[in-house]
Amino acid sequence: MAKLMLALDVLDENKALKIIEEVNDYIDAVKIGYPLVLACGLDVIKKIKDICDKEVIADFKVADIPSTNEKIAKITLKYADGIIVHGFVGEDSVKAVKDVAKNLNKKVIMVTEMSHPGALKFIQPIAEELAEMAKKLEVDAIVVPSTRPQRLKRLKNIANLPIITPGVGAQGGKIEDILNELGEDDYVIVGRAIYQAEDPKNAAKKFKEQIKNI
Ligand code: FNU
Repeated sequence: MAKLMLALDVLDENKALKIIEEVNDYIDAVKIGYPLVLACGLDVIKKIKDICDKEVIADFKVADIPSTNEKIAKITLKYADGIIVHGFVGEDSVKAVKDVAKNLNKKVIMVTEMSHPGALKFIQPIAEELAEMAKKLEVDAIVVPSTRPQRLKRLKNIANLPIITPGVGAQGGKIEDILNELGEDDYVIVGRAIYQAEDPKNAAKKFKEQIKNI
């Protein structure tokens, strides 16, 4: 069974922690990003983990030169269990993060193709090369779009690595369209369709049940 990762892009700490409490039984991991961390600080990761004791991934899409990437990774991975990096900046930049993560026994997840329409112009044309690079660098997982199931399949096949896949729910992706591609090491990311739902707990339960039906 694949896993469910909540994208917790809310701007208020109390709200964030309340949602975690509500959906705790149905999620396997939490993804936080700039919205929550810029609003509340990195300490929010500790508070989330105190409530749910689940893996927290920092979606910072790190995309700088190696020495800056290294600094960002060192601070972030004091708190988070994994960090998302961009691959287009090159092997050396990704490797700098990987070296930090390896020392701390944490995860590095690399973006290949993004899920939004704008990704078609610049990122999609290089996404297959990025998937090859992810394989070569032996990162822990890649980000692939559930808004484009065929691309998800293609990139997963190339990298032969676990995937984490955003786009289900608010971006129009459907779990039933990607179910066949998902394995037990893969994560489906859902944000707004859970945290903006009238009943986040019930929404999370429904996504979890859909994933179970593989
Ligand atoms: P929801 N996200 C994404 N597409 O949506 N990290 C990508 O290609 C990517 C991401 C993140 O749409 C996005 O920032 F690389 O509300 C958000 O945190 O379900 C989450 O995935 C999707 O949230």
